[in-house]
Amino acid sequence: MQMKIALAGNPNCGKTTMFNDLTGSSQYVGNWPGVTVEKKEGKLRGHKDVIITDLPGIYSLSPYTLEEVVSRDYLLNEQPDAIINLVDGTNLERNLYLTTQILELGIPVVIALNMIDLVKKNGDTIDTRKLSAALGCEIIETSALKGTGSMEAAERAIALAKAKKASAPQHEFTKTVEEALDHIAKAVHGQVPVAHERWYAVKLFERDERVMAQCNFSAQTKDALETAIASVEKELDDDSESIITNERYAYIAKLMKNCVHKKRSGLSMSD
Ligand code: BGO
Repeated sequence: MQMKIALAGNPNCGKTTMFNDLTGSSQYVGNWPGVTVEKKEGKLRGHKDVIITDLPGIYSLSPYTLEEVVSRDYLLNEQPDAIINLVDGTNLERNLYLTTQILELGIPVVIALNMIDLVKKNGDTIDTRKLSAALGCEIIETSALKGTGSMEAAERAIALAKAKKASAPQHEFTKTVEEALDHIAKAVHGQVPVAHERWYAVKLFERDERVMAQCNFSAQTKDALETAIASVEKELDDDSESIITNERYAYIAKLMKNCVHKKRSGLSMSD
């Protein structure tokens, strides 16, 4: 049976380099349906039944850019069996913002902690075991440039896909937000696959119009959701989208403090 693995990450995190390493010469390039965003697919080396899809480089699963919409539509509608989330280890704090969102999708995920050669060269240390436990997701150290770790990350993605083992995101928003998310998840139950319920709940809390349009809510349900969201906004004195964004960054800052030791400000590919 054919298996689909998506490669997702920020621009410049090394996705093209890893995609080339994983697929060798078996690549086909086209466009995503209806848009002029390049779509690259290829067969995983040594696995003719595993298709790797390279998603556009993105910073978030928001609905604000074509690349973000293409990526999230693919992840939600095409149901890949697993995701390799490529993370630039020299820009970990910025890259983990997307990771926190990917982990909420309810799809098996393995993090490829890329540019590990540069991290080491800079004298920095990332406690991957601690970070993995804190995120609820496997992490494989990779250097796509040197070709180390990429196949191992793909093999782990295959294993997780076969076991249908979705990541178990450890992050919780503040209690009042979680209560609203529970409420929204109940409203969305039956309309979207159970695995994606949390992702949809967060997006609806953020008043994501594309997601709202996709859900077949009655006027009464819409009013109830709006009341729940507005009540949290009043309590926390901020708009719902900023509440989610700020809480993600606060969580990531804590992860960085606990799992990363930086020697000095050193080399990175994206700066
Ligand atoms: C240039 N380690 C190191 N050291 N570099 C890496 C790694 C890694 O693990 N992975 C990727 N790179 P893309 P997106 C470049 O192109 O795959 C490098 O956007 C240069 N080019 O070689 O393109 C990779 O697809 C001139 O670097 O990323 C590339 O995600 C000088 O990271 C860059 C220096 O990788 C981006 C680097 C003309």
